[in-house]
Amino acid sequence: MLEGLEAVRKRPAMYIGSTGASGMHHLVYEAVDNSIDEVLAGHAKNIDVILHPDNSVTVVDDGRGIPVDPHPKFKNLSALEVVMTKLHAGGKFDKKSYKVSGGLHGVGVSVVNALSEWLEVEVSRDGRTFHQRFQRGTPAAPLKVVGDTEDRGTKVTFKPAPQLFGDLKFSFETLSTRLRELAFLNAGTRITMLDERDDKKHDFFYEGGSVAFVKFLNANKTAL
Ligand code: 0RA
Repeated sequence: MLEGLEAVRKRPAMYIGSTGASGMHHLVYEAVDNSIDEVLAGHAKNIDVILHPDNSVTVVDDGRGIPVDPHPKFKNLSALEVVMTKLHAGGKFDKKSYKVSGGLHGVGVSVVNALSEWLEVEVSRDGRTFHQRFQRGTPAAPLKVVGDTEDRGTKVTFKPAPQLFGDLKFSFETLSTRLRELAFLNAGTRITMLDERDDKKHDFFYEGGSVAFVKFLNANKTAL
């Protein structure tokens, strides 16, 4: 069930709902959902989302890092390149685990890649940091080792393609509403946000889960 990203570039709305503001924000949710899956698998605790002045976005997690070894089915490609460039290859490879966090579409990070002017991924695992850059979903350079590290995790930075989204800008408010809900739904997960355009910040961390969510909704209201 793997295929190239041509279909996504041709009919973006089929994958992200629209090429308006809602679709563009969906790209961030898609990237964050991948990190949430790593939380649900029990390997990540922190997700950071950073909005940059050029309308690119970074999503970082402290999970295991996307695997970088050769992919069993695509002998010449790293697993990372398969996750990034093949449709429907975003899920975990083992059958025991399954994707639970996927939102409305749940189409995977390759769709984000296909609809981005450029995307850079940095993976830290097994003592090393790896980096690869893509343009409109196509590798612009091979996967490279860029340093040694003790850290683990995945960092994805992408800029939505202006050919599709025009000069739309990310809304800090829209993203914070969704990311706060994800923090409520995934009790014990810390989700931070930084808007580099004006230095606004959020730090969402709720031990109380849905109980804390109801308290949040009820703030400044008279409960029945
Ligand atoms: C496939 C397998 C494994 C981890 C991931 C994907 C993974 C994907 C993303 C996307 C964003 N953050 C992520 N973190 C992990 C497991 C690899 C292993 O067994 O070490």
